[in-house]
Amino acid sequence: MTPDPDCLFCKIVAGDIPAEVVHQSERTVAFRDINPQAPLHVLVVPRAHEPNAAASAQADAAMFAEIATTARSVATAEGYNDYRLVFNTGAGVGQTVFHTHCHLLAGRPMTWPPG
Ligand code: D5M
Repeated sequence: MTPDPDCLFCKIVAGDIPAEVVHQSERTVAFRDINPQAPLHVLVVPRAHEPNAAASAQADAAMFAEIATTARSVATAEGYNDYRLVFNTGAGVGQTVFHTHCHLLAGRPMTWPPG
Protein backbone atom coordinates (compact mmCIF):
# COMPACT_ATOMS: atom_id res chain seq x y z
CA MET A 1 0.00 0.00 0.00
CA THR A 2 1.72 3.17 -1.20
CA PRO A 3 0.44 6.52 0.04
CA ASP A 4 0.26 9.30 -2.54
CA PRO A 5 2.45 12.13 -1.17
CA ASP A 6 0.16 14.71 -2.77
CA CYS A 7 -3.09 13.22 -1.41
CA LEU A 8 -4.92 15.05 1.38
CA PHE A 9 -6.66 11.93 2.68
CA CYS A 10 -3.43 9.88 2.64
CA LYS A 11 -2.00 12.61 4.90
CA ILE A 12 -5.02 12.35 7.22
CA VAL A 13 -4.71 8.54 7.28
CA ALA A 14 -1.02 8.92 8.17
CA GLY A 15 -1.82 11.44 10.90
CA ASP A 16 0.19 14.17 9.15
CA ILE A 17 -2.88 16.42 8.86
CA PRO A 18 -5.27 16.61 11.82
CA ALA A 19 -8.83 15.35 11.53
CA GLU A 20 -11.54 14.41 13.99
CA VAL A 21 -11.28 10.65 13.68
CA VAL A 22 -14.37 8.78 14.90
CA HIS A 23 -13.44 5.21 13.91
CA GLN A 24 -10.32 3.35 12.82
CA SER A 25 -9.66 -0.20 11.70
CA GLU A 26 -6.78 -1.98 10.08
CA ARG A 27 -8.02 -0.98 6.63
CA THR A 28 -10.27 2.07 7.10
CA VAL A 29 -10.38 5.45 8.83
CA ALA A 30 -13.54 7.52 9.45
CA PHE A 31 -13.35 11.22 10.27
CA ARG A 32 -15.73 14.19 10.36
CA ASP A 33 -16.10 16.20 7.16
CA ILE A 34 -14.57 19.67 7.49
CA ASN A 35 -17.64 21.18 5.78
CA PRO A 36 -20.57 19.20 7.19
CA GLN A 37 -23.75 19.01 5.13
CA ALA A 38 -25.82 17.32 7.86
CA PRO A 39 -25.69 16.98 11.66
CA LEU A 40 -23.70 13.79 11.07
CA HIS A 41 -21.27 14.01 8.16
CA VAL A 42 -18.38 11.58 8.31
CA LEU A 43 -16.06 10.39 5.58
CA VAL A 44 -15.12 6.71 5.58
CA VAL A 45 -11.91 6.12 3.64
CA PRO A 46 -9.79 3.07 2.90
CA ARG A 47 -6.23 3.46 4.12
CA ALA A 48 -5.02 2.26 0.73
CA HIS A 49 -4.87 5.05 -1.82
CA GLU A 50 -7.13 4.62 -4.84
CA PRO A 51 -8.67 7.53 -6.72
CA ASN A 52 -12.30 6.46 -6.46
CA ALA A 53 -14.69 3.78 -5.25
CA ALA A 54 -14.57 1.74 -8.44
CA ALA A 55 -10.78 1.60 -8.31
CA SER A 56 -10.89 0.53 -4.66
CA ALA A 57 -13.42 -2.19 -5.46
CA GLN A 58 -11.27 -3.43 -8.32
CA ALA A 59 -8.16 -3.48 -6.13
CA ASP A 60 -9.93 -5.11 -3.17
CA ALA A 61 -13.44 -6.49 -3.64
CA ALA A 62 -14.10 -6.68 0.11
CA MET A 63 -13.48 -2.98 0.64
CA PHE A 64 -17.04 -1.88 -0.16
CA ALA A 65 -18.45 -4.21 2.49
CA GLU A 66 -15.97 -2.92 5.02
CA ILE A 67 -16.82 0.70 4.25
CA ALA A 68 -20.54 -0.03 4.52
CA THR A 69 -20.23 -1.83 7.86
CA THR A 70 -17.92 0.89 9.19
CA ALA A 71 -20.46 3.54 8.18
CA ARG A 72 -23.24 1.61 9.93
CA SER A 73 -21.12 1.33 13.09
CA VAL A 74 -20.45 5.06 13.10
CA ALA A 75 -24.10 5.92 12.43
CA THR A 76 -25.28 3.59 15.19
CA ALA A 77 -22.72 4.94 17.65
CA GLU A 78 -23.95 8.47 16.90
CA GLY A 79 -27.57 7.44 17.42
CA TYR A 80 -28.81 7.23 13.82
CA ASN A 81 -30.60 4.26 12.25
CA ASP A 82 -31.30 6.09 8.99
CA TYR A 83 -28.47 7.54 6.96
CA ARG A 84 -27.29 8.16 3.42
CA LEU A 85 -24.05 6.92 1.86
CA VAL A 86 -22.61 8.75 -1.16
CA PHE A 87 -19.55 8.03 -3.29
CA ASN A 88 -18.92 10.95 -5.62
CA THR A 89 -17.02 9.50 -8.55
CA GLY A 90 -15.55 12.02 -10.96
CA ALA A 91 -15.16 15.78 -10.99
CA GLY A 92 -18.34 16.07 -13.08
CA VAL A 93 -20.47 14.97 -10.11
CA GLY A 94 -18.56 16.93 -7.50
CA GLN A 95 -15.64 14.74 -6.47
CA THR A 96 -12.90 17.07 -5.23
CA VAL A 97 -10.61 14.70 -3.33
CA PHE A 98 -9.33 11.83 -5.42
CA HIS A 99 -8.86 9.29 -2.64
CA THR A 100 -11.85 6.97 -2.27
CA HIS A 101 -14.26 8.23 0.36
CA CYS A 102 -17.80 7.44 1.37
CA HIS A 103 -19.89 10.32 2.70
CA LEU A 104 -22.01 9.20 5.66
CA LEU A 105 -24.83 11.73 6.16
CA ALA A 106 -27.59 11.66 8.77
CA GLY A 107 -29.67 13.77 11.11
CA ARG A 108 -31.86 15.83 8.81
CA PRO A 109 -34.58 15.15 6.23
CA MET A 110 -33.12 14.40 2.80
CA THR A 111 -34.71 14.75 -0.59
CA TRP A 112 -34.50 12.51 -3.61
CA PRO A 113 -33.13 12.95 -6.21
CA PRO A 114 -30.09 14.62 -4.64
CA GLY A 115 -29.01 17.99 -6.02
O1 D5M B 1 -15.78 15.30 -0.96
C1 D5M B 1 -14.61 15.71 -0.35
C2 D5M B 1 -14.96 16.11 1.03
O2 D5M B 1 -13.77 16.24 1.78
C3 D5M B 1 -15.70 17.44 1.16
O3 D5M B 1 -17.01 17.20 1.70
C4 D5M B 1 -14.88 18.25 2.13
C5 D5M B 1 -14.00 17.21 2.77
N1 D5M B 1 -12.71 17.68 3.23
C6 D5M B 1 -11.80 18.39 2.53
N2 D5M B 1 -10.71 18.61 3.29
C7 D5M B 1 -10.94 18.02 4.49
C8 D5M B 1 -10.20 17.90 5.69
N3 D5M B 1 -8.97 18.43 5.85
N4 D5M B 1 -10.77 17.24 6.74
C9 D5M B 1 -12.01 16.71 6.62
N5 D5M B 1 -12.75 16.78 5.50
C10 D5M B 1 -12.23 17.42 4.46
P1 D5M B 1 -15.97 15.09 -2.51
O4 D5M B 1 -16.91 13.93 -2.63
O5 D5M B 1 -14.61 14.82 -3.12
O6 D5M B 1 -16.55 16.39 -3.01
